Amino acid sequence: MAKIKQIVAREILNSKGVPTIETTVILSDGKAGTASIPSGTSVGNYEASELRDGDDKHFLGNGVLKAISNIETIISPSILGMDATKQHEIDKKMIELDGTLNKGRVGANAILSVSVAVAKAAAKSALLPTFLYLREFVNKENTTVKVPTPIFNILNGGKHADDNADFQEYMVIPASSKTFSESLNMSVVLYDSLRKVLAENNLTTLVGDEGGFAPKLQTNKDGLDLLKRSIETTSFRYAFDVFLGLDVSATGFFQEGKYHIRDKAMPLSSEALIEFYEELNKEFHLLYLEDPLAEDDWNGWAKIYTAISQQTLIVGDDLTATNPYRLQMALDKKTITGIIIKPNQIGTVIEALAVVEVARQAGLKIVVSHRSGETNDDFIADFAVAVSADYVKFGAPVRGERVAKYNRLLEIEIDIKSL
Ligand code: 2PG
Ligand code: MG
Repeated sequence: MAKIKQIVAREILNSKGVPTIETTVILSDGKAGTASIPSGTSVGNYEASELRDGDDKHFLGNGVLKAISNIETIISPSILGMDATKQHEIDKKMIELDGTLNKGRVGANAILSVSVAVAKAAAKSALLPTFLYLREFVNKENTTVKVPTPIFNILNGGKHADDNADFQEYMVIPASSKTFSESLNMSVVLYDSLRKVLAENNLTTLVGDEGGFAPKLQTNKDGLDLLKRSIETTSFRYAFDVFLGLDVSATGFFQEGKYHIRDKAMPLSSEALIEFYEELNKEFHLLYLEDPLAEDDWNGWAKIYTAISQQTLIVGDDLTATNPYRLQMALDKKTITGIIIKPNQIGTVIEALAVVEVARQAGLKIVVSHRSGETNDDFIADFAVAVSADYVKFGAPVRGERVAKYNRLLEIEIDIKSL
């Protein structure tokens, strides 16, 4: 049995130049695990809370030195000596030490960095890859070890770019019959094709936070047209080999009860926005629609579920925030057929696994997702395989912090062949 011997935390930068925590947990057998924590840009109201210093002289107030000090003075003294394989006990202890509902006292960033680093260290100690080690904590009934279908965000808008579109993410989704390496190849071909289509139309090929292009669009529908055209210039068949999806992130353009999008002169009610999605669906056959309505517009969500969930996956992100209470509300109100899982929305590995389990029992599709402010940590790739996620959403197939996860999936794809 390997015990937690030492915890070392330090401040590093994420892909947006914002500080985050990198934590190393060292065990009594000499094995160690290191984790660094991502941050969202379009952060939902119901997420666990990151602790930031607020000292303007240090990284514009975004420093995480207090959170690091909490690891050293609050978390470390309580979990040193614990058996690293007891992930439930360790995570529970940290939840208790924090004592708040949103982990805002010790900091969800501090807690999650320790939680993930413990899991990685324990995996090393057990001589297992992290995805296999984590499966010990997963209900394996009706699940197989496979690499999930990737969803590639190749056109960025909303808060991930510069007021270029209202919708946040325009995504291409290979058919789930493709292997992961085939899908990754497809994403590179489509990314290249989109670059050419943009250049032909005198649109910029500069990119947004998640590596997708960020052209200035007249309408949100233009984004879908561009993606459709780029698919049509390849050998891949639209809505057969590859599908389109959107993360609308609608809370971002919801003001005073109305949705403000550049496609329409007047702000829209929920019903009118849903009609707009139905129009888009006729033309583009969207496979996937994430956060089509604002995080508190429960009536709107119930209506879109009735209107289009037979054809299109309706996915909660800000709505559910990887939170068991929000997930239960979403199920009770019949609002979603899929759920985004982001460990940093809830703050511990065990709680994220528990949300996956409830969602799966309810028949939801599981989508494990990165954040717009990422690090090179590839833990979520292992996590996604461990929970047999249906999809992963790790951004465009470019930029170090995005391809770190895709490259890890390539490695896992080979590993699982010999299981
Ligand atoms: C989302 C995420 C990741 P952010 O809304 O799904 O793409 O964005 O990390 O900015 O919340
Ligand atoms: Mg989202």
